Amino acid sequence: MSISTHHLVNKFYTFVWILNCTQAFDTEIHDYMENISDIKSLLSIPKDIVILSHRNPDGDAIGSSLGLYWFLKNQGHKVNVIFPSEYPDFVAWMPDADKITICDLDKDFAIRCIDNTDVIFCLDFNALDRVDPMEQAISDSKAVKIMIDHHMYPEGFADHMLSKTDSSSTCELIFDFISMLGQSQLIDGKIADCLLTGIITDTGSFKYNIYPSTLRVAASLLERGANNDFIQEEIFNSMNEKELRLLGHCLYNRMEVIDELETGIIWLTKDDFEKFDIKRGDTEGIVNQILKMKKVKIAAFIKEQPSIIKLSLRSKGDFSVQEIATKYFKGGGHKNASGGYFYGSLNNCIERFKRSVKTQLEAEKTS
Ligand SMILES: [Mn+2]
Repeated sequence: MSISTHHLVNKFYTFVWILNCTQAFDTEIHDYMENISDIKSLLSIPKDIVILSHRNPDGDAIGSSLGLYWFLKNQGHKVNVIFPSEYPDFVAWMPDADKITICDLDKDFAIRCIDNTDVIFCLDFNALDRVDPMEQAISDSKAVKIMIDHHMYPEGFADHMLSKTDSSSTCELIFDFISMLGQSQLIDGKIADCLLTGIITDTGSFKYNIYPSTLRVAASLLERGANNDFIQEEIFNSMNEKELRLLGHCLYNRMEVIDELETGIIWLTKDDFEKFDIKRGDTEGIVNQILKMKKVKIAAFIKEQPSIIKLSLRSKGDFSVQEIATKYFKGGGHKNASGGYFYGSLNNCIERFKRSVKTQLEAEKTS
């Protein structure tokens, strides 16, 4: 094969690979960064870099942010990690977690960082409303924007995208990204700990969302010194007494199981929030408890907040809670894990959820 034909075939292959991702939305899905060499040369001299992740950052948000932060910082870049809101306690052990800027607490500094930076990484989110109130500053910024994410339907605000839905986590994609740069040898134990954390939390400790690539990346991270025992302990055995008692309350007093819909619902009222002194992160993972029942395939955790009702939805198998979240609760997410919100009374929200599940189950039967 001549060099030029070979080149053409390669190009064609890349093209197919990108289009192969089945979605035909306003922005293409990119699971390979075509301009990786541009990014590599951009990062070859020290830059001022901002790493952003989404509101209510989870293990994957903070793991991917700090993993990339250490990778870039070790190469002499000046890096600021910014989250819209605070992260949960179970990730506070992560190296330099205390240096993260929380926009809700220090908006001026956050906006100033965004205004003056050369490069913005957007991790574990793909729509700018997830980083409210920094939306405008990011849109206005002249910085090079690089999005790395595994959620569906990315908006087209970034200059470069690594967007892959068949990936366990953004942490897995950060590993891919560093490998694409040809620098995986620079992943040390500290970076490996950060990245393994997000893989563990986004897969429920290797229970779901697993792809062959996930286990390969996890194995590589262990080889590079990630401390799995320590991370698992920090994440899963770090509950305080209040949280465990709250879980008891949810299971005993606030759970409804609807056998014919194979659905379980747990709700918390505004009063519960006061009585149990519930803080951000205290209700993390409660929704997953519902799925521990064999007969339940669909789970909802519904929280009554001062002016809004929030839903976390989970499912097993083919039932898409993402569809429920999008159609009925102005939300989104993944097929088996989604979230949304509702304006109105708690009762109306619960009824709307039940009706939406019923409708979708009936539609599935007839299709
Ligand atoms: Mn994630």
